[in-house]
Amino acid sequence: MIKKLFFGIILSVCSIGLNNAQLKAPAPCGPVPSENQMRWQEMESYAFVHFSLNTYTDQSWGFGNEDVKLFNPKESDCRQWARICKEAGMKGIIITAKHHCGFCLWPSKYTEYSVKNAPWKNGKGDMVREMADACKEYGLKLGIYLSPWDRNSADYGKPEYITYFRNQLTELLTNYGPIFEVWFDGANGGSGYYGGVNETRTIDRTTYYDWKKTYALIHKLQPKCVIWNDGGDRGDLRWVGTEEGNVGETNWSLLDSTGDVSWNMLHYGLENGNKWVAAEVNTSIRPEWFYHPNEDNKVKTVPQLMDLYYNSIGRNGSLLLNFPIMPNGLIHPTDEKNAIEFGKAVKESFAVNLAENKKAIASNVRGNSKKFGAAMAVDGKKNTYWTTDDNIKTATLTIDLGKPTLFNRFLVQEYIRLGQRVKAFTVEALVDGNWKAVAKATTIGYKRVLRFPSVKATQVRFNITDSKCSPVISNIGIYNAPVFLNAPVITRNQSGEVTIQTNDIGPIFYYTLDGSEPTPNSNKYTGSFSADGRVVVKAISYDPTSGKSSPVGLEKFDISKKNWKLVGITDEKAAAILDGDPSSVWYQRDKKMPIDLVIDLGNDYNVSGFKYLPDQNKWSSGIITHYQFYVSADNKEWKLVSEGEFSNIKNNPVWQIKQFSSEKARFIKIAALKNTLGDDVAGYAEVDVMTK
Ligand code: FUL
Repeated sequence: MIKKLFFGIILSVCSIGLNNAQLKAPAPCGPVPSENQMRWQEMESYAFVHFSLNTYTDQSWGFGNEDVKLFNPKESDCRQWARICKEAGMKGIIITAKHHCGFCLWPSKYTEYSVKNAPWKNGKGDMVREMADACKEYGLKLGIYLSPWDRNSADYGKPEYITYFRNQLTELLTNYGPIFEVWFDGANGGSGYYGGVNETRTIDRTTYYDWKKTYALIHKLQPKCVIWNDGGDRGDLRWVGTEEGNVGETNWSLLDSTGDVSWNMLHYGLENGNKWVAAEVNTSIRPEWFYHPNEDNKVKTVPQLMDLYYNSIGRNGSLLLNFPIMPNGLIHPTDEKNAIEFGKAVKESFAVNLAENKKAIASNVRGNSKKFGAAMAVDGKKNTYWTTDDNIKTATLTIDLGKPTLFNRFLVQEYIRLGQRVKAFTVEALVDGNWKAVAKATTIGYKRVLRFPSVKATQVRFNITDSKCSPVISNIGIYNAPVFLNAPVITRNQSGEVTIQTNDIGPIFYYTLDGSEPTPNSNKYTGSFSADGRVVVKAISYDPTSGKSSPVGLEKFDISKKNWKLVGITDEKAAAILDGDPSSVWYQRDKKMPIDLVIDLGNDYNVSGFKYLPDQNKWSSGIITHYQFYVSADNKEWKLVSEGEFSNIKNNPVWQIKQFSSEKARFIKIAALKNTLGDDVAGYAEVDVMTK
């Protein structure tokens, strides 16, 4: 008896010992985020505003010689920007205090190239101050974009410039209250005004800025600020390698603290990286970062913005969405409308978590304890989690929805304070007694949201199929989100045939050619149709089952290309330049730069601009960065009507549009002077003209 009791005590002491070990939180798995990175990650979405002298010159990158007198936003109102961002559900705003042209939106005492010499508010204005005040009023955080590259400064490239840069940073981080993020653009060195010398200056971006000292300054002045840096030493956040608005479906919030960072590392992170460097997805609500009136009909629609949401926040990234400010100092009404509707759509999509507080069972629970039980993943609390015993790499959690329930979204979050762990998972739904696979993915991280066609099921099974360490899941959400139809894409080939299409399955298209808004009573699209010459095509997608329509897709086509000829080119494949298909590209490889492309328009026209679309693959050769554009009546005497750079073409390969005063022309010539790779290749996806 005594013997039995003794062994009983020994046994229970052992199991308490075991339970205690298992009842402790799992040890961190690899690097973990700092408090600053956690605070930042939980913001999820915030805005960029791009406003500078470029706004007045229709440029993407100023050269540094633009007249400060141009800056005069008569109705400027940072409160409008803040209100819109707030209503769109964003948590902060990063303002371009200084873009590459060097013009400062605050009255810096270290340069004359600032608002203090602009007519705006008689030189008494301070846009950064107004932005800071507006953010405060609307409960938003303030961030600062300060371009390291400065095309105005005479000292750029010399050590003196670094002092200037840090002085400016000190002004910005001292005088405007708490700053949540600083943004140091990666575009560095190149041609510029540089105090009047107009030359090209190259710097070594790995050493020139001596980032370590600058980071120390930031940490001293703003200890709670996160650093985004694409140019040099690893900051807290990383660029995702594209400005199109997506990060890899596999997205580790890790990089190595030293060594080169490849594009793949930017886009997908590094599974075994030794530093937490989370992904920030930066993109603009319009194709370009600064305001260009010709993009007023190219504002991203709600379905496009929802795609951004799923491709950024839904993939363990944050969303940094840019608003270009108009010359009058306001955000355009279309951008405002779409952004606010986007905010509402996100709210509506994730309003009701169908999994919350539902019965959940896991294949393994750490120490069999309630504290780490499956219920912790569906309790709606961010600091509780379901986790397993150590060394478990595969596990399953099943949620009983109680009754057949319709849903189309699965959201899952890891408790990243203990590191990012899950490498692969699947989702299944119990439909009429059978398990059906509905989604499959790789990493989770802070947040992962998967979309799939609606399914009606009584149970949902979440299977972790691979993990770096035992999984730690803080939240699971199941939602029935509204589905938005995408605006159709409208293209026209050289013979004037218009095609309307989308990636959505099943919708019908209706279109108009007279500028009126299409409705289900407009022309029904039954296949490509002819609409040559100047015409505005507007189209919608329509789903007859739900009665829902998409936003309007709109294309303004200019003169007919039917009679256009590529002069002196015999390669038939060159037709790709005029075929209206952005995915087909033709390259001239047999000449030395400058490489000319001559087009016979077939008739005389009053040409007032041209458009160039590069290869959409940023690694391709032949992406032209510097050009000259000529017109001619006879293909003999040429007049130069436009020259310059396609500034940000590699990172943002959108249509490059250059306008000039109207010129009579039968022939046009694009001379490619330089490309992104510095070799002798000129590539064209599309070329078009604008006429008066
Ligand atoms: C890029 C810049 O060159 C663009 O002009 C813009 O500011 C964008 C956010 O970053 O690299």
